[in-house]
Amino acid sequence: MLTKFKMIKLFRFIYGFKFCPLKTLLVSSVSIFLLSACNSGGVEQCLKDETCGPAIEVLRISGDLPIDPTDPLWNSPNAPRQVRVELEPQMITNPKWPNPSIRFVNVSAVRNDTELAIALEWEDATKDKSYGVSAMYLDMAAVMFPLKSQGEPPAITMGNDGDMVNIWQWKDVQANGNIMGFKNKSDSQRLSDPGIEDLNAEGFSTLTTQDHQDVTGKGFWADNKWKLVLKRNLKTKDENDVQFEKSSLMAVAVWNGSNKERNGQKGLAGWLLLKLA
Ligand SMILES: [Ca+2]
Ligand SMILES: [Ca+2]
Repeated sequence: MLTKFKMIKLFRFIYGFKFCPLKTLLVSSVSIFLLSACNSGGVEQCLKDETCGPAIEVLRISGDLPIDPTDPLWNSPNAPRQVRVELEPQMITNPKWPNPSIRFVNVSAVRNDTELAIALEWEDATKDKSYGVSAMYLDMAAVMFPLKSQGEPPAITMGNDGDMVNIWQWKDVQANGNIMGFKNKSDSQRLSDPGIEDLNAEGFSTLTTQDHQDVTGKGFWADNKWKLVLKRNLKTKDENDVQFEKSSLMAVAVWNGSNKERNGQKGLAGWLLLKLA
């Protein structure tokens, strides 16, 4: 039997991932349920009743948040709980991608008083870094957040006009000072993988590197598996960044370079609930 979330997910998928696709459709108990979930407040209602997707419980700790995916924090009995999230094919815009090679990603998150770190882990038998900086097909992952915390979420297709998203993207690229788009980094950011970017978008083909790069992180590949940590201050001074004053929606995407995946050719999951305590 379909769960409440699975039903919403199915309808969002069929109707292009719009959060409230059936506002005018009153023909079934499912649509009536969707109306009840959507009418009274988009993101806020979603956060309240958790109809927007699996909840990632953000574990609150008092210590530092390491970006090293091999740090004991991420691999101890006290590690934040991982949620196994299914990645869907990208069938909304061309070129569609009906068969992404990565179908599941484990997501966990931890915070302290000032910072948030998100860990992603997925099976990938190929470490594609050997393709090099100029390569078209790299191992990549990204998390995406709506800038606003009210109303209906932006389209899952990287937002829409006037409805911006903030994207934290990682690429497995070589450390190289000439890599495009990694300007304005602090010393701490230089300890990160060079393929970390803080980006904005308002729909496909609008991906823009921010002037204010606020995200750090590191990927680690071993035993046919990628582990990635992305970290940022809960609040920044950048008006184009999501601000984590409370729980937020989050989407996840993963690309496998060996499977010729790039841009919209990816596995995609969203909107999940990043639940801050
Ligand atoms: Ca790969
Ligand atoms: Ca920023």
